[in-house]
Amino acid sequence: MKHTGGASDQRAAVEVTKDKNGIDQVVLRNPHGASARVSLHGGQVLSWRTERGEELLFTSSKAIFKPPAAVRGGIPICFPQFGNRGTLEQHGFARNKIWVIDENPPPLNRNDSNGKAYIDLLLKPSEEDLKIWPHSFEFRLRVSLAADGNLTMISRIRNINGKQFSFSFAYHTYFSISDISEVRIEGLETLDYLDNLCHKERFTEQGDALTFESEVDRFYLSSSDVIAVFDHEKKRTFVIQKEGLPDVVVWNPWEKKSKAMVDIGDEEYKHMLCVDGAAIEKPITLRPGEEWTGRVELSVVLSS
Ligand code: TA6
Repeated sequence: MKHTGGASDQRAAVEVTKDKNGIDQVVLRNPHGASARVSLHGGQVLSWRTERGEELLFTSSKAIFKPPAAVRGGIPICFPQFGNRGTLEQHGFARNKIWVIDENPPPLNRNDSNGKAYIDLLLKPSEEDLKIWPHSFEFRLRVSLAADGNLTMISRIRNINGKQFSFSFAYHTYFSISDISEVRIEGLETLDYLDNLCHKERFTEQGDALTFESEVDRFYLSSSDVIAVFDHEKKRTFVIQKEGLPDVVVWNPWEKKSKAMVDIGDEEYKHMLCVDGAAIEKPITLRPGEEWTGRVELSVVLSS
C-alpha cells in the first residue's frame, strides 16, 4: 500500500490505485472501515461509504469514466464557473482535467489533519488552459475522511500574481437517496433563489421544507452554512456544513431531462439529488497573491 497523503492516525490509510483507464485514484480509509475514493480525473470524489460499506453518493450506471467527460455522479468540482457562459465549457474545466497529488501543500490548521485520512491534490493551468482562461491560479484541494466518517473538502484557490480574476464555484454533490419522493431539504426556507427553469428569474422560497414533485434546478442565495437533506425512507439525514460558499444549488433532472441525457438511466433521477455548496450569485474576485478558501463537510446521521 503506497502511503502518499496524510494519515496522522496510523490506522487511517491512504492508498493510490488506478482505474480502468489507468488514471490514479486515491482511496481514503478510516479505522472503522469507512472509505472515500478520489479520482485524479477532475479531483472528483467518486465514492463515500459508511463503515458498513453503504454508498452515500450517487453514480450513474451510465457514467462515462473517460476524460474529458465529467463522471455523472460523486462530487464534480465546478471551477472557474458554474453554468455555461462565454467560451468556457459547462461548469468550467477543473472537473475535466487531470490533477496531481500535491506532495508539499502549504499547511492547513491541525484539525484538518489530526486523526484523518487525507489527500492533497493540485491543479495548475497548462499553456493550453491559459489560452482559454488567461489567469494564473493554483487550486489546492484537500479531501479528508475523519474517524467519524465525515467527508471534508477544502478548496484553496490562489491568484499567482497574475492580473485580478473572478470565478464562480460549486461542489456539485450527487447524494444517493432512496426515492426523490421521500426526501426533503431543510435550511432553505424563506431564501431567495434563481430558477434555472424560468430564465434564472428570482423567487422566494416558502416557509417550509423543500420537497420534490418535478424537475428542480435552482440556486438558493445567501443560505445559512448548515443544510439538511432528510431521506425518510432510509431514515438518514445528510448534513452539509459549508464555509465560504454562500449559495446552494438544488438539482434533480426528473424524467424528461434524464431520458435526454446519455449518461444517466431513465429512472435514475429517483435515486439522486444534487445539493451543492456553491459561490455563484457573487463571483469570487482575487487580486494578485490573494487566496480564497471554500470548505464543505458532509456527514450522515440516522434520523427517525
Ligand atoms: O444547476 C445544476 C446544473 O447546471 C443543471 O442545469 C444541469 O446542467 C446540471 O448542473 C448538470 O450539469 P452537467 O454539466 O454535469 O451535466
